[in-house]
Amino acid sequence: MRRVGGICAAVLAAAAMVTACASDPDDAVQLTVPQQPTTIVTVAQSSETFPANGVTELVDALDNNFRPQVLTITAGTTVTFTNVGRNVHNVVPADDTTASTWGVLDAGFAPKATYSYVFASPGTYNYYCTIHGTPTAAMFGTIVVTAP
Ligand SMILES: [Cu+2]
Repeated sequence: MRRVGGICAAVLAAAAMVTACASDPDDAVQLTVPQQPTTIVTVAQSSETFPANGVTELVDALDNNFRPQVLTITAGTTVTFTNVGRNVHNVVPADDTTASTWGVLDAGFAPKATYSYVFASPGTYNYYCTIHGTPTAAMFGTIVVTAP
């Protein structure tokens, strides 16, 4: 508010000076209104991280789909995947087939195994089971993480 008031005052002062100049045609002084600094508004980026919030949501891996297929959570929520099927599955990010960022491969996700991960950054996380699905079909799912 103070900044806006300052701008208005500066504009009014400049206008008054222009008026004064106009009344004196011999006065050739050029007015230069200083450029106001651009206000930079910082918004939450998708890479912003949030601490664990103690909330846990569950995703079941069945034979052969994930339930729920789409899960929406707030950043900081833990998601626990449980293999409730009778077959080995995996949870692999659609853009990271080695599960180097998050996820669990076959060896760690036999029947009854669980895998938990804290989704700390807002974004859309598409994943699938490489044995029984593709990133867009069959055994696949999405975690939508919103800012808290
Ligand atoms: Cu599977």
